[in-house]
Amino acid sequence: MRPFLALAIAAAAEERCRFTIPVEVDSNRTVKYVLYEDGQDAMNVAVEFCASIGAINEVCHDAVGRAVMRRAMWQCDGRTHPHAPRSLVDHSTLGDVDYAPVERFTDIPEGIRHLRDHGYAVFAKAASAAQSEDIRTRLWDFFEERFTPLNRSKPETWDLLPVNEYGIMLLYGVGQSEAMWRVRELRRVRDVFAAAWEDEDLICDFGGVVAFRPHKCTDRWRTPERWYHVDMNVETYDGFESLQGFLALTDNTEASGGLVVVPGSHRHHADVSRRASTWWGVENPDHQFLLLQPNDPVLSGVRPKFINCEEGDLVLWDSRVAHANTNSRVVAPSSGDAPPPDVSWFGVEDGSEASPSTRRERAKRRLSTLAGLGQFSITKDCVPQLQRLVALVAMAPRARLSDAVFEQRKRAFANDQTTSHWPIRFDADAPRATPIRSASELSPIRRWLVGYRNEDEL
Ligand SMILES: O=C(O)CCC(=O)C(=O)O
Repeated sequence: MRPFLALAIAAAAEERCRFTIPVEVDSNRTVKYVLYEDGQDAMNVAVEFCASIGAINEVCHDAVGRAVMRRAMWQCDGRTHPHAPRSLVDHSTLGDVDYAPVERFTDIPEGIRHLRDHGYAVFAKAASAAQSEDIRTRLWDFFEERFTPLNRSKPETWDLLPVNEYGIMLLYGVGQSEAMWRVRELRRVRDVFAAAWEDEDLICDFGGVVAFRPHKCTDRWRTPERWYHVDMNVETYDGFESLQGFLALTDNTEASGGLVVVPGSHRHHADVSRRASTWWGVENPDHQFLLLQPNDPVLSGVRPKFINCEEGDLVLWDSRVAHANTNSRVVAPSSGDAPPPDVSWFGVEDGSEASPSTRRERAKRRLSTLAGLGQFSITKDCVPQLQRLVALVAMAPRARLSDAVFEQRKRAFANDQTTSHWPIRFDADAPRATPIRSASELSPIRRWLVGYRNEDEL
């Protein structure tokens, strides 16, 4: 082939929309990647993939085929291709965010007062530099082992890090990784939660991480912004019932992106929760994740606050507070002009006409798991450093744990399960078919945090 022709074909290939979707293919949580390229038939891709893992059946074809179609719809459709993720980055829809520094409390009671008044607080230095470095290293150990050939020094492999669209990972056994257990053991983390609950007898969540890959290396690693939500449904819980948090493993700044909260919105939770349920047609009162309608009144009037914090800080927020995360406000020089924001999926343009099920369908498209595109290039000067990394952590009084949930928690460590932020509920991923550990391997403090109070319960 003549050289210029080869170049032309390479350039055309570069423009094609390609992506990978991670799939756990067995009960040992082995991850394989479905590879899709624009123009392929999603069902054929699914059939081939299922054959390659020995699952020649309708269930596999249907699940993989639908995941590919969903992802292709938003990743590769004509309107947003080839920079679909960028089109979701629109700060005007996030509101006029206040980026001024946030108070970082060293005094725990003062911080708790702030938490009660404003719905969030930052507690300085819950981990030392050495502790956060240790946790970061162990997280990378976990990522590299789980997602081979992912390599911490080679950002060209970072598409294999299967965080979801918002940068969140709540699967793959991360919640039982050594790194996450080290976060829960930190003395100051436990002290802050104890002060917040006015109860020292605590249990922990088995949550995961939020990781933002450097958007300067490629636009496709930008995460979207406008997903204000609350993590508690007033039909099941009312009042101060749930606390969420993270330990920052990198500084969270305007350049890295981070958490945004609507201060004081926890006081309006009952109304916000009901409005969100109606908007989305949520019928299950036990559904705890509620995305706010785009023009919810709670989003006007108060300036949303970006939570600046330093590596090692512990950030807590009340699950009733409207919050989201946002990517870097700094646009990489190589990005050029972003295409106009795509606001229609949320139902802004036709919000009044869209039915709850249409809204849900659109939102699901955006919520489908993203691993990245795998086949695209990244910039040559890409620095192998995560833009943002935080370890999610939550604790609640042991007294609120039911026997039924405790029974499930007892098996979560052995079964390698990750949960939501709720220690008193068991919102978890599927267990492994065969346990890979035994609860007897847990240290005394970890046993305590699971909920064991007597040795004979093991
Ligand atoms: O990335 C974050 O800081 C927040 C994630 C979030 O919104 C959540 O866990 O509910």
